[in-house]
Amino acid sequence: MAGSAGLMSTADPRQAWQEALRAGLAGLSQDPLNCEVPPALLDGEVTPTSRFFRRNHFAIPLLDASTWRLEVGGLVRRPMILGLDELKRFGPVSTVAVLECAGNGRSSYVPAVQGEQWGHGAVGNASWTGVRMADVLDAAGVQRGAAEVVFRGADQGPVSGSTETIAFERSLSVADARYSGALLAFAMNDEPLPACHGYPVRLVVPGKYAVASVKWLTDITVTSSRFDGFFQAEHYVFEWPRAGAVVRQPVADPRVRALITAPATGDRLPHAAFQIRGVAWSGAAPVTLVEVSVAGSQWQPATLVGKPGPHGWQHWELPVQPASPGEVIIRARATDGAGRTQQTQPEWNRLGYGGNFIHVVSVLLR
Ligand SMILES: Nc1nc2c(c(=O)[nH]1)N[C@H]1C(S)=C(S)[C@@H](COP(=O)(O)O)O[C@H]1N2
Ligand SMILES: [Mo]
Repeated sequence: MAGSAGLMSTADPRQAWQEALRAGLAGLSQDPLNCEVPPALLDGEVTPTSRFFRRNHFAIPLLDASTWRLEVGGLVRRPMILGLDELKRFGPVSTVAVLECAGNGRSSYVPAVQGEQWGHGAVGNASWTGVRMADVLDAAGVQRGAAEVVFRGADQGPVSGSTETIAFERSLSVADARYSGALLAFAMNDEPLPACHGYPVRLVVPGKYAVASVKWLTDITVTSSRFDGFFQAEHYVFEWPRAGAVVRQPVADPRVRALITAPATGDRLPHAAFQIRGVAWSGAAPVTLVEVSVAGSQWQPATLVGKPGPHGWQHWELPVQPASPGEVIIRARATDGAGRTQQTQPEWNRLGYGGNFIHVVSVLLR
């Protein structure tokens, strides 16, 4: 089964890299393109597309929207092949949702783990416009015995431990595909998706680590079996060494986490009152508490600002009056409605996922 990606050409890696660096992103690797955002650039409402982190396993496909097709098949009563205009007829909806890479924070694990060495910035909060995955499944008519829905992207290449070329594929349970609020998105912040974020159509799965949100989507296949592709069963799996055995569990919902967006490490501020601001999110439940510690003081609750939608992140702020000048260390941690909070040391795991380390910023007051 293969939906049509048209003739596959790929983006010029140097150009895509330079564009990201010009926007202020920090580059991790040029080819494939991986870059993250310094948290200070996340200060504000929704994350501008130019500052949205980029995480790619392969070269970025350049697809032609006029020849692009989405094939919906497998265990469905009415298989479909949809062009972009046909897809849009399902009726667009918009939702603001956080996407965070499961590897965000990886560089803080001790001992070090292999993989992209993300700091804190493999995350963004954008407005996504697309059609509901649930509506497409209803139109296709999911048959009895269906268990999972497999999503395939147009990108492909070799992966570690194999010489084969594989496509980027991920699955969701039928229930998650239907009820998570998943969208087949064609716009990001009210503009068509840029190539690096999945043009012309990507999946966006709110409340799951961003690996679920397959870019350059070409195929949706309903299956009765459990999907065990590389990006499902070999990577994006926690492997915790516990009591002499290895406990494995696929990554799922983003762990609760706060970022300080202002001030930024290295800022020099007058020795006077100032505002600390930031964002916080969790895949499990809304953020209910953000606490800040300044210069080693006790944790103080910040004010939660505004009320985000169900999948957007929560802004917060706290005015502080620092006691003495000099270097001041600021920490922030979040807690969600499921009672989860940030640990000083998230549990080490072989591939370095779920690293919701507490964000620390250091400023100079004079
Ligand atoms: N087709 C495809 N989809 C993909 C990926 C990819 O490499 N190929 N990377 C995934 C991962 S691991 C992440 S974190 C997000 C990154 O999305 P972004 O680059 O739009 O920020 O896309 C996901 N979807
Ligand atoms: Mo990711």
